[in-house]
Amino acid sequence: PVTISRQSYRPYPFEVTAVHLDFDLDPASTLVTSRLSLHRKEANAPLVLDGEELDLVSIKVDGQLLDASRYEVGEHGLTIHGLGQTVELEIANRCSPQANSTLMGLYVSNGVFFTQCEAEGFRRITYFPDRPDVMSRFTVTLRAAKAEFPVLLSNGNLIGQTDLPDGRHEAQWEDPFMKPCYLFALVAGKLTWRESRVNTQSGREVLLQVYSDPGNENKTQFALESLERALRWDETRFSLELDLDRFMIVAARDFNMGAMENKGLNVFNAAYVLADPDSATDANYGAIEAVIGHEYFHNWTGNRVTCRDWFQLSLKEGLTVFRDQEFTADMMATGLDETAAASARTVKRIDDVVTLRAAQFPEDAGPMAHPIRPESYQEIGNFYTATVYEKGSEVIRMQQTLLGPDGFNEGLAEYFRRHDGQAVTCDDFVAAMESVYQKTHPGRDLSVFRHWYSQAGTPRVKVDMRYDDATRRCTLRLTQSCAPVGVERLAGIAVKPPLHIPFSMGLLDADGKALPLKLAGSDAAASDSCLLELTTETAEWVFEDIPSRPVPSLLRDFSAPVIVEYDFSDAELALLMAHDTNAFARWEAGQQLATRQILAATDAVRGGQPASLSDSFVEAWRSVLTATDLDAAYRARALALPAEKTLAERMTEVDPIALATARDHLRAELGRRLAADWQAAVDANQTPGEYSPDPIAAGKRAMKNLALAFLLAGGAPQAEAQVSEQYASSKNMTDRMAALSALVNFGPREAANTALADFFERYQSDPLSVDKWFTLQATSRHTDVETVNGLMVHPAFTLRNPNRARSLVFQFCLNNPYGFHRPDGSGYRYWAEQVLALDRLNPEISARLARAMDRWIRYVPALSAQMKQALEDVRNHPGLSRNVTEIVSKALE
Ligand code: B3K
Ligand code: ZN
Repeated sequence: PVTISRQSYRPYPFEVTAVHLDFDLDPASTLVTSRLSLHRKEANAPLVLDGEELDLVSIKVDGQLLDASRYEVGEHGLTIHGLGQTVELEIANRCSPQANSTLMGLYVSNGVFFTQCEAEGFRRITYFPDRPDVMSRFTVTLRAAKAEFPVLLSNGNLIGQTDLPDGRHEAQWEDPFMKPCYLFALVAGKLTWRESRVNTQSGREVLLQVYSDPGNENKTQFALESLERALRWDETRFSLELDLDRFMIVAARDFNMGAMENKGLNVFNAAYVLADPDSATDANYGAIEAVIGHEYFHNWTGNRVTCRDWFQLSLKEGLTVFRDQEFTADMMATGLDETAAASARTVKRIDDVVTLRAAQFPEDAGPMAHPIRPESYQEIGNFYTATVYEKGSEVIRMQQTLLGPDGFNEGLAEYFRRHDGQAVTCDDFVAAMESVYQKTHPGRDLSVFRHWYSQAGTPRVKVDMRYDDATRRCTLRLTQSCAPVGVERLAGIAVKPPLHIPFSMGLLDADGKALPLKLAGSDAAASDSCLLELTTETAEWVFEDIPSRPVPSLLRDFSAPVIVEYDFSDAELALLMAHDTNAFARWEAGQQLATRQILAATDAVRGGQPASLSDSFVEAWRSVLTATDLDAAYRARALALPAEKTLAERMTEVDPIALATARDHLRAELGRRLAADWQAAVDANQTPGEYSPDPIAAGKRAMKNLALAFLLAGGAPQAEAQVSEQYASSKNMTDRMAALSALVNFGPREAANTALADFFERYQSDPLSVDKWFTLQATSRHTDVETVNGLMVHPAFTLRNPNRARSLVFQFCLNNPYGFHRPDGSGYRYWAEQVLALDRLNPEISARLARAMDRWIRYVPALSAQMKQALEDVRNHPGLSRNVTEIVSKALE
């Protein structure tokens, strides 16, 4: 496999000023005619165009058929020699949408044509310089049978539509903005839509549309409203206005990822568009709004300013994730008083940090570890990662923290002033931010900060605190370190330069009261919270007038994506959990307490000892459960147990079944010992009346359903009846799913099976609900490989639909510790079979499943040996895709 490195970037020797694409759409064989206006920038260079799985029909240069001696066609593209300074090139080729199971390029889903071009899918449609720094003006003609494909969509504005004699029709689209080919899209088929017209900030009327399969018209209202909210928010928060007259979203059943930000024509996985109360959960509603926001925000951060090359992916993704996280936080806080709004924002921050720790931290410690701006790749499709996205967002957030919200907005405005219409690098972004930072922080710069872009691994910050009674001074020393990981380790990198780490903290007295912080040598007014900027390996800060030895509250609001090391006592954590004025740090203290309990219980389970939990821990949980000053959404987070994936990273040797057993035991014990309080929480958090996905109501449901699960797990006598009753009578999917999930995971088998059968009966015609049905079974502790194989032959199962494959195969391999990690290795052999089966259909999806083995080396020897064997079996399989080859060979390196 070829490794591509960031340093090898060369500008493209031609300009493609204009592109006209003409499609004769036919599922079996589509004819694509592409006319390119080329302008040479470099003497003598041949024209090298990317192309994959295409049948070349003809090439014309300035209207003349090109002689075969002037070009070569290969497996990866087309090379043309001897072209002049300015030429019109016309290429005709065919591709086969119906046969395309990769879902990259042009494909058919449920009878509708869709495209997916990012990162390198356009080359599967026609020959073209398939790289983001080649930007052109696109016009598109679509032609198809009118009865089968009545709706014909592409980027930009519709400039003409005509009926043709043979029952066919055609449409012409024109995108007024220059764009790279990865932002091209077309959609053609039988679709229904919902639309609205709104005025932008500057008073232009724009048309917003959400398209879906006929029959789903009642499930697109929330998506359309979310789009309107996103448009409004980008105007208010960042003064960014929609630049098109028309903005379209189309839901596709078969889609590799969440969604795609094609200019003016976003294509979405239907799971992030369709919702009604009966079929979508609160989490689904939240994800729909977040993804709609995300793709909409790409119109500026990604499309107007795009990436020079794919190493810069985080330029648009990290920034756009940051923007969607802020959008959600602002939407959650809308209409609430100050305290409730602050809590809503903390809840969003907690949710994002939970995701980061469960998905990105393990990635950053494993074989695929890479900087947010990778140095090399074999297959770019493998680098749409939690690191590029979620850690990338944290790196943007730190810049906002360092510049302040106003400074950050100014920096973003400067970025657009400098780079609108260009394809640029991460460094260009930091330079724009730095130009503002230097104005407000004379004599300083972001040179140390830039290392966040070139280093992999999660840094550790060790905290030492000294207190001196005599001088009433408290000294905090921070020391950072970041061990070489992934490619760094293989390249023999031993020392890594320090990072610029914004570290927010506070101090509490023994009663849990916030102490005013006065830094020695600073004339800033004392405040409860302080932002320390660590830019060297180690540094100290001295706080004055501290009356007694305080308890530190560290990394408030998770001000940097790091791991903090400080030796808290259990009593100190309990104090922070009860009193910290920073709600994030307060949550964090509880999670740390629970982590200690679960890890101790895991050791006990492994040693054949009974696992016990301390009374003080149970009391700490009770105090949050019964706290009247905390809202339901926050309490639901504070009382949830830390994720298995996060806990596993804390173990020297991962024993997944012992860990899951300990975690389940802890839940059952908390359920049993706090039964009366859980029941009170169930009663106090009912949401009668019409369903609404708003954060207050969703918070109550989250709290109530968490309490029900604890009650059932704890064996409360009334719980099963309550849960079954909720399953049967609830009018929304959140409550119905929560009840079903509790039954499946903690209830008697028979009740669970009856409810599962009922659920399928009810929802079999709704694919997104059927996905939920598969997921519940895939993750049940009673499910083993045999059960999964049984589900795979269910008529509703297919490996070809990514959502369905994810709902069963991925869920089993990634989220079923008991079934997947059976000591007989059956789970790992199943994984290998499915990776290979998927690889033949869809390498991008298969490579995602392949990553289930990333951390194999950290498991107990009996398991890791079998995991290694499964990895080797896959690696040795002939004909493996580049995608899967990269993942499994890195895992084995
Ligand atoms: N930019 C797309 C990524 C699609 C890549 C697929 N290989 C989704 C997003 O981040 O908005
Ligand atoms: Zn994105």
